[in-house]
Amino acid sequence: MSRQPIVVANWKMNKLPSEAEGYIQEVAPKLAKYPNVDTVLAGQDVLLNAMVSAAKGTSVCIGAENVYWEDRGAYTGETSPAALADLGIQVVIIGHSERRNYFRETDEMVNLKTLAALRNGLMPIIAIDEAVQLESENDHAHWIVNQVVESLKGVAIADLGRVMLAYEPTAAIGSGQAMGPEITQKSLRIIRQTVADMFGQPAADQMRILYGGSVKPTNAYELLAQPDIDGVLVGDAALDAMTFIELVSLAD
Ligand code: G2H
Repeated sequence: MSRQPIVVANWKMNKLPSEAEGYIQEVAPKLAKYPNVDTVLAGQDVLLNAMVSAAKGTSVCIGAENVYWEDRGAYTGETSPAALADLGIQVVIIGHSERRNYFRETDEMVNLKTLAALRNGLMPIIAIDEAVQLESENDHAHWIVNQVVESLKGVAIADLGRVMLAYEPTAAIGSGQAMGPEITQKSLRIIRQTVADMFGQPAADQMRILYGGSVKPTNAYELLAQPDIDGVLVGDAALDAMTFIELVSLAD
């Protein structure tokens, strides 16, 4: 089963509105060379309007980094999934480990956000993290399986084709040191097997699963060469437009 590779830039809280447009104008024409790789640029809410305008007519998808689980209401400061969809956002990152750790997002919240994103036609990228303190392989597998099961609870099989999972081991995030490709492959295999147990093998075979955590041009190729790694979620390295293009070329 062939799954189209995908490179997702997670800008986190690092770019200003005045910088977003120039970046997109720089990458968009170069990305036309790589029609077999999907690309997403995810930015903080305040950038999204400018990003959507700059990406119009290009192959770049624009993504949000978070979303709330209600469509409308008195939830001061939150971002509605309906508003994201109305703006032209296609993708949303949910449950990034920074949100789980700094903002106390739980598996239950991640699940509610996933269902809300799907209800509004968005494509969720659900981040699955791995706590550093887990020692045995069994603990590690159990941790991952549990997050996958909890995040995907209640997702209709018909919607599963719009869901992506991203495995992001906490120790690798922003550390400059990615996980090794073989050990990452092992975790992704566990994730895919969990999806198969929940939804059946064909659905699991179709799902794109990404790796995130200090991905850069020096390690991306080897990671993407692993059978279960369909894409990368990139923070620091993707802040530079030319490095983002290089990563896309390595995914091609
Ligand atoms: C992990 C990743 C992007 P970085 O958080 O989601 O960031 O590539 O900086 O480790």
